[in-house]
Amino acid sequence: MSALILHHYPTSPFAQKARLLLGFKGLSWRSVKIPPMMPKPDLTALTGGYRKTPVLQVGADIYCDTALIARRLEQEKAAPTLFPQGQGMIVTAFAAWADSVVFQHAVSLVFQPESVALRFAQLPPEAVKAFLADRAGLFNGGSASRLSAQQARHQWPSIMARLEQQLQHEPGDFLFGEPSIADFAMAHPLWFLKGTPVTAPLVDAYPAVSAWFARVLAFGQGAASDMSAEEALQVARAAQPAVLPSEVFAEPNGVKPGQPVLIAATDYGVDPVAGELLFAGSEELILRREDERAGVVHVHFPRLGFRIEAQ
Ligand SMILES: N[C@@H](CCC(=O)N[C@@H](CS)C(=O)NCC(=O)O)C(=O)O
Repeated sequence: MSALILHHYPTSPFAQKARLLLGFKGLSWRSVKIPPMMPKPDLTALTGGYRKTPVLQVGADIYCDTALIARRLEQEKAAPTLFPQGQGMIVTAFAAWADSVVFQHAVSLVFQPESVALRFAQLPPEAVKAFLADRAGLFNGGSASRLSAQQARHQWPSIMARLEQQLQHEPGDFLFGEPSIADFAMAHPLWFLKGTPVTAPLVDAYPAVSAWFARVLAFGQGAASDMSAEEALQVARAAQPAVLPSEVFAEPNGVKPGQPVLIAATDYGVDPVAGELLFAGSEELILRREDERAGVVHVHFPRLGFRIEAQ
């Protein structure tokens, strides 16, 4: 069986979500550290251009976006489940909201000047400037726009009051009773805020949220061991991509199996990936591409939040 290889960096909230998912499932994994900003030549050799963090690699199969990574981990180990029976709709809808709306609030609050000054205090000013310029560029061409810090501060009390109330009245220890993908999607933006003294009180002021947050973090991060980016590329080169899912190919806009396409995220980080569309299912798209360094790889994307452009 191929190892689970997570390409990530320590301070990334979405990477923290993936690490907690690995912890929840009690999985062992290999850890490849990637740069927090472009260029990321070793990562994009695998993905074909997708630049967001994190990415999961299993042999010659590359999984983009934590919404799909969660499903791949569920396939790897079904129990404990991230999608409790009968709750799939509610927990995935909630997770999509937390990953977009709540995360955008957290980004805006963490990047307000007082917080940036503390968070990046150790870095030389040019490095901070380069990082902020990279993040501004991340939004070029996407449907997402940056929320102003003023609007984020204004709206934050509603988000947290709802969360506090849900956790006070929920008889179980987690958002919807037993743990689910909803808890991990909500936890990573809060983890981001907890990372700086300026923004930590935005979480600490809510006791039921704080107690729940500690329970989510207590799942840990599974057993990780380091791997170099070069070794991960070797793994991809040496492996055969997995057999395609048995679900029938369904592409409502008429793209045919094997057709050359571009696939890109629609919100931000919209760098397109070129290849042949091999599979289009209800949740997942699979692209075949050949790379000088990675060999033949299958790059997997969620259907939601991504677009296909026929070439
Ligand atoms: N929808 C994506 C969002 C991932 C995301 O926004 N990651 C941030 C880091 S937390 C990112 O890619 N930032 C730019 C970068 O790392 O280059 C997912 O669920 O994986």
